[in-house]
Amino acid sequence: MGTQWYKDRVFYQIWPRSFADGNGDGIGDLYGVYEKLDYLKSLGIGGIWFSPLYQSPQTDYGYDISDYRAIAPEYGDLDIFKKVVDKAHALDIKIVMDLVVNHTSDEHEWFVKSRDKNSPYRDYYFWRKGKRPGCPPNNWDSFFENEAWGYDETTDEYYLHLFNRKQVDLNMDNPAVRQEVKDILKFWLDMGVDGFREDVITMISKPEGLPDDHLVPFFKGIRMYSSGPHIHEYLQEFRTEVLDNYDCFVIGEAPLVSIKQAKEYMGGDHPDLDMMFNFQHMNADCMFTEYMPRPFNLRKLKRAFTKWQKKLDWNALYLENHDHPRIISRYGSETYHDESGKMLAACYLLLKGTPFVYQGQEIGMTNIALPSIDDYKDCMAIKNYNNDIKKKPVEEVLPKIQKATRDNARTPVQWSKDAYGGFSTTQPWFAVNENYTTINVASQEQDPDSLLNFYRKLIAFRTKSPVVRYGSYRELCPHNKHLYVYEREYEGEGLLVVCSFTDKPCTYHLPKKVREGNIKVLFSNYNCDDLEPTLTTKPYEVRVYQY
Ligand code: TEU
Ligand code: CA
Repeated sequence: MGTQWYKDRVFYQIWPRSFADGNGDGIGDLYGVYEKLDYLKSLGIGGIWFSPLYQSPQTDYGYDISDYRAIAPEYGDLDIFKKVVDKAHALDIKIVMDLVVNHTSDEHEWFVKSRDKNSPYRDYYFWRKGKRPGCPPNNWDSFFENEAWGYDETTDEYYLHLFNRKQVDLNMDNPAVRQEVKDILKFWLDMGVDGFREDVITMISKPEGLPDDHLVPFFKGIRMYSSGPHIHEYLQEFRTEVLDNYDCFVIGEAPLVSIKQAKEYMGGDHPDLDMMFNFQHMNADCMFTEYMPRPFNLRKLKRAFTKWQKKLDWNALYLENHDHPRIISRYGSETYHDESGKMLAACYLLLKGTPFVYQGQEIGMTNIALPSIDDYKDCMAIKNYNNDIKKKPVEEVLPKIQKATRDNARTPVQWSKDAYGGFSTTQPWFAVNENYTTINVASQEQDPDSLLNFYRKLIAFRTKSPVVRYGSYRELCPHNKHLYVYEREYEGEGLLVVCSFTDKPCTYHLPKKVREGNIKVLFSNYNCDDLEPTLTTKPYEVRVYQY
């Protein structure tokens, strides 16, 4: 117990389908990953989180698993996976797998067998009679469909699916299901992986009787199964019986979890989870999800950052992943692409915690707007479109989807200005953003001032900096609507991070102790190293002072 190496590393998330195509069929794969490991090493990366690589019908791009012990054939096989793990380890890069056990694909053999009422697999899932003919067992909503129940004619029963109808919820109350989970964990740990990112793990314990939710008009059900009755018990069981026997760590995806709950998951000397992905800072321009947009509100972002920084000793840090639109297009500015990209990088990479960088974030990939709903792949976008189009004209519906869809983060990585962004030698499975000719890895490699090299320098700095690793956190001028300013201090050393979230000039007076200290500019996105006591910011300027 007590493994802490995850605190000294910056992680990189790979969403395999769009990372790099190594065998020329237009789909990203492990051969491509193998070739890019040296690149990740050069970026200073110390760990990779793989979004699901497992065999899957890909209805939700791997978050619908049909075999937990097989690699999807389009991504490779266990041999190449093993080679990737070995080479990564030789480069001192840890490997984290996605553990998706809230649900399986409906094509998983457990579910196929469970369709038979007499099968021992029946109780692996939530099969229930309808309330009355034609009416599902309860009124819960699904994230990706309208209702959370699928109907099976043969047995005249319904099965629970909180996500897509092809993502069937597992009954974690069944000890046999928990044993399966433990066996899966063991299988991959024995293969050499170093940890797990646990998909919607806070939702795996459903309340007994699956009662109706009469409190809220939408997202009905969540409050009942989010941190449900046995959640801590089950996570402790996984920890004690399996994880404790390995030098590994677990990070839970935790939508809608409060600080108080987070402490219950991560507190004590035998925590359920080592870190969590919380969502609050992803809501500075929306309510709950990107499909309920609001104007960007920096104070909301700052409140979220500061609350989580102050109330927890440690946690995961991120601005992008495969579920959210690109951050420059949201909190930054496509006009001030490089400037805002660098500002956003510094703004979170110098916080306390373990940072995750999502593929393409390091070169500032941006959102894409495709001409028709038929061009999109994200099942959540398609559901929202189909609902909205019944009530509103396409001119209103499509732009909302274009802005909110998870597909924004899922376009192929732009490696060079060659055809298809250098992602593949053939037409990729999904649209490449047209801006690949200007935003790509190869050209940023050549430019010492590029966003990519800014990430490199920041990552190198934070990996060896005791202030970033151990320092205190304090926010300054919390009410300022355009500037996010914080300091980190440790053993007489300090960092002051000043970030502007606007293209308008703002003035900021450096605090006295900074002005009077032995001060220097460590990072600047305008190559400014002046030490004027009063700063008038340029668009999306960031300055990091050491004092
Ligand atoms: O995401 C869970 C989750 O909270 C999302 O459904 C979220 O509501 C949505 O993406 C809007 O931001 C995890 C995975 O990260 C996601 O890719 C999967 O689709 C989902 O679980 C189901 O496995
Ligand atoms: Ca391929």
